[in-house]
Amino acid sequence: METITLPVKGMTCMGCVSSVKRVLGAIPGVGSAEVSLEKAHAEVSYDPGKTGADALRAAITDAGYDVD
Ligand SMILES: [Cu+2]
Repeated sequence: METITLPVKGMTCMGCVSSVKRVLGAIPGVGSAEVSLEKAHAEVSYDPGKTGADALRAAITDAGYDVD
């Protein structure tokens, strides 16, 4: 497993946090996703053989948030 921290822009409440967590958790190969509203980031551990940073970024963007 590898861990990546992605800065997420646009989250305003715990509902946003849940949404981001849900879309990340739904990606095959993602082991865990910790999302922080306060820090405005997502810490994701994933299997690099199954997914990668691009897919994680795309999922967050599709959910309506911005990733740096
Ligand atoms: Cu919200």
